[in-house]
Amino acid sequence: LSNDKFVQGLPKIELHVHIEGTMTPELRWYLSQRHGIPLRAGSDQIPLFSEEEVRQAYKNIRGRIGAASAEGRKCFTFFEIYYGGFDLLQCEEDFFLLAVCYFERAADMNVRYCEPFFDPQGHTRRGIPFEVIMKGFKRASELAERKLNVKSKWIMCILRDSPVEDAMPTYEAMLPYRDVIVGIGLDSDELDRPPSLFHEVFKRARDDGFKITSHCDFNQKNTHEHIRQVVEELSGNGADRIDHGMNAADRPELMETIREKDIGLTLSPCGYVRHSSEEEVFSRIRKLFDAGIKITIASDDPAYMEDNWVLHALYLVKEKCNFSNSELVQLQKNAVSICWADEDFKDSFS
Ligand code: ES4
Ligand code: ZN
Repeated sequence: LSNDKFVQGLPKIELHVHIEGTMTPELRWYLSQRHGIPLRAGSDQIPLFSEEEVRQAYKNIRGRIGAASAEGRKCFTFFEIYYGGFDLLQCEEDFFLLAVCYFERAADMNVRYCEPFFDPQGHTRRGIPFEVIMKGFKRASELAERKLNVKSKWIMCILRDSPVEDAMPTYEAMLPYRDVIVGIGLDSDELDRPPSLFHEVFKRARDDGFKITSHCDFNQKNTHEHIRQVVEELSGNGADRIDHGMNAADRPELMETIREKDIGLTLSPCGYVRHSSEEEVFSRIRKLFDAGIKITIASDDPAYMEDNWVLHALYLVKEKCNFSNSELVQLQKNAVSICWADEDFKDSFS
């Protein structure tokens, strides 16, 4: 299956990938050496002394997204290892390199267009100016378009587990760089942080012409209510997309609203199967697809999900949902329809 020529050759669109979640052990080690920042991982802050130890630490990620703490000394929660990587991004060149490494991999997988997320609050709270982040990403996007045949637009995410009062200042600090930013999202730990807390900033973003999306991760507490808020209320009349949102498959009324409003779902199956049974996951993906809801398949945090990139996510659903080649093409057509590229690019995509 891993040498499936059809899936490899398929021109792809990736709409759910956190750029900070693409930091490979190799890049993490390189950045730590470059800046002289010692690497530590987990609540016990165990030092890491080689690229191989970083690789092992990545393999030991345990616990549900949002789990309170790791089970043992050598186990790290997802958010510990994810935000631990932020500290290594110090200068424009680092943000550039992170993005270029992703774009190169995307090009190898025949990804022709993508909309990566980034989490500016995780950087600005460490004293990194917005300008440093955005100049790095912009230069990477320009290079990718020119040399790699990969187009991109960025989505700025608000951290839902940070104080609500930080959301609007973060949004306003982004505005000078809006030429590369197409949408506003909501991510990080979802526990007891409903989308409704962030109505004000999403309403403002909508009025200013941004596209809107929000994470509703699989099988989270109050997931159906969170999905309802996103599709009915966020930014006034509901969001344009949901990131995950797979529990909509449990509720006919949510599925109906999503279909009526033509809201896209960006699913990342490699993440779900780490915490849920295959039956739970793939029956829902099938159900949503068969109902004509515009789902697309993506990688989420590939470096922290056993090195599963969008190509592997597509192999997985091809096998487990029994998607035919023409259904895999339909998944890409869904992505064209729900993506925020320019109309002439959408028309030309095949
Ligand atoms: C994330 Cl897997 C996941 N869930 C929520 N927020 C995130 N940010 C990056 N990856
Ligand atoms: Zn995500």
